[in-house]
Amino acid sequence: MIRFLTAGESHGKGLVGIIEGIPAGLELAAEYIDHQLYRRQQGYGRGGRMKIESDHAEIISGVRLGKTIGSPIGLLVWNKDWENWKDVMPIEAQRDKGKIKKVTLPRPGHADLAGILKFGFDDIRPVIERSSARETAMRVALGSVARKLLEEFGIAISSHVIQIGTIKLHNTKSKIQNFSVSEITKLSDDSEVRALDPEDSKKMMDEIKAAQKEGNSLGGIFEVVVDGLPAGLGSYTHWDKKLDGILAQYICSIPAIKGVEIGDAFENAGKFGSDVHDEIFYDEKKGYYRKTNRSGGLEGGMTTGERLILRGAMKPIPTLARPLMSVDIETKKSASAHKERTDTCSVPAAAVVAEAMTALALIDPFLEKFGGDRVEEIKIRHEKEKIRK
Ligand code: EPS
Repeated sequence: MIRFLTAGESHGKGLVGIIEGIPAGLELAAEYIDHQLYRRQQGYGRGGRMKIESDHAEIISGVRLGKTIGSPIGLLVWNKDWENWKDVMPIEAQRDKGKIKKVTLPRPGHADLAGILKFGFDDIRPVIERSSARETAMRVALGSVARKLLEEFGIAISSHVIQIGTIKLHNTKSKIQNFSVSEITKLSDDSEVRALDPEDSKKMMDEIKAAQKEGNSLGGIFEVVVDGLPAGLGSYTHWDKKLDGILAQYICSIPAIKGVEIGDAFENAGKFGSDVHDEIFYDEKKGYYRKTNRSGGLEGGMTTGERLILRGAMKPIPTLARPLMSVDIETKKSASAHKERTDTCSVPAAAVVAEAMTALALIDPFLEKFGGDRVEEIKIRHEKEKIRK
């Protein structure tokens, strides 16, 4: 029902995005999108690029008089850095072809080597440009549109960082459980590493500082939480409708994310069933409810109506100031990998990207259940569903 596409290179003119299938009548302003873009640019350990850019989304179609009109929504985010890269990333064929220096030393862990082998390039630059996490700025912009629609129906998304390098959030799960999504947003937006605890934030920042000093990089784990989801989004009826699988794909498609966990998946794997499954209760007012949420809000590939909890494991960024060994693709001789301006750690930014990807993953099953051409008619269906307990 929803389709979206991004285009754009890291140091090209800009990023382009289209999202199609958003119903008419949704209030949408560039400022709303820009706030999410701002959140993605934050985080201790980012590199010099974030000082150059102050990402802004230009809405170029699909919105009239502040509301969506049902047509595809087109967005543009210009790269300010393009000015400095015009000679390296020209669109037009150049007369002096020998002028541009080729990149020939693939970075272990990045898309470089497999990318040139795939497309047959003798220069790694095109691979670096499109595989860069810069593209996630447009995902956040498009995800903001999905997020705005979900918010109309009381669905709220947030994220926080639970590990950077060796430093783990010391807050217990039961404590986090008691924070509302807006409290999580407030606390994590206030922290330079999106950690809920100021002491942990400091330790994480120290760890990043130490890595930076050594020309190294760090990964970590973030958690995305979603409240307000009705039960029954997604489906058990077919493999590609299972929401666990859809979410895992969306989160794993974020650069450097190598693992996804739903609820306490890895911890649960080592326990008895009786200690894992969330018992079912009923209350006249609340309807069905659970006292625990070890499933992460998903059973049988469908939302249970409890909080959705998912985590993403991010590997350390592969571009290193002190590079690992590699092989020159021209000479086939051993040499240090290519160095490029980079971040030391971007787990906090990845968490914001994961919020956007979660919104984009949820919007389809949401519209499948309550769908319609305009927001008002979806509201009628959504309201009816709330009564059915
Ligand atoms: C990024 C922009 C990039 C990097 C980073 C993420 O900008 P530049 O390459 O000009 O410094 O800072 O990308 C990577 C670390 C990567 O490995 O791709 C951004 O906008 O998020």
